[in-house]
Amino acid sequence: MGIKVYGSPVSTCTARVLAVIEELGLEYELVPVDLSTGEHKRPPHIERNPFGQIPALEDGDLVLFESRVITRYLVRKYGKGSDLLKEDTPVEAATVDQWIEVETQHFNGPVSAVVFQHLFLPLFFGGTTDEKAAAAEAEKLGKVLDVYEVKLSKTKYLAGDFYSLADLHHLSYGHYLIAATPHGSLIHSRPHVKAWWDRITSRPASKKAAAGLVLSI
Ligand code: GS8
Repeated sequence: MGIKVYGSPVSTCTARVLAVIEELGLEYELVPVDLSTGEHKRPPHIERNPFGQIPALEDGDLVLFESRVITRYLVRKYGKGSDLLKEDTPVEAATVDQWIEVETQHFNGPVSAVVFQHLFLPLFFGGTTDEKAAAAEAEKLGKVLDVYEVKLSKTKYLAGDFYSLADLHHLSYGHYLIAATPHGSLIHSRPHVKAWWDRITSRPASKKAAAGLVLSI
């Protein structure tokens, strides 16, 4: 019984999990969960994730939800000694944890709001982009990326001079920010953030994972 990912390749949180799977070179099966019919809110998916969201992972007897927990599990189980968490060195591991937390607490909120306004709202909910709300979130995101710009002027990646989950966790929302909103310049106008973005997206695993992120309006 191999790794099964329940989700959708166009979902940012599913793509986060697929990015680490590609990075580790693991075999897996993507089992589609159709959000448009509410499949995620009904059994059997609701038993995999009681919050009725995607993705969920099945690996043997283990069933896990929360994309950033799934990525850490996969690295711990299948990526021993890899730089993705740097668990062998407590100081570097703490730095990876810190920037993983920064993505979750500071980057994810505004970037997901901008992508929601420009992509998911019109595409899935038939709504119209609230330009004012989107611009306010874009401004917040810019302030977060100002902090990244300073950090990335000192190291090649967020946690140091090695690629880690802290970087990888940004791929899917960053992709849609550039491909599906008018706010891609938030990344491209900051030279160190841009160089970091080019570095992390040019990895073969990142390209493979991004291939599923095909939504546009
Ligand atoms: C968020 C999951 C989520 O928002 C995680 O796994 O990281 N913190 C969780 N999933 C969205 C799809 S976005 O990729 C989802 O399932 N939305 C449908 C819903 O909430 O009803």
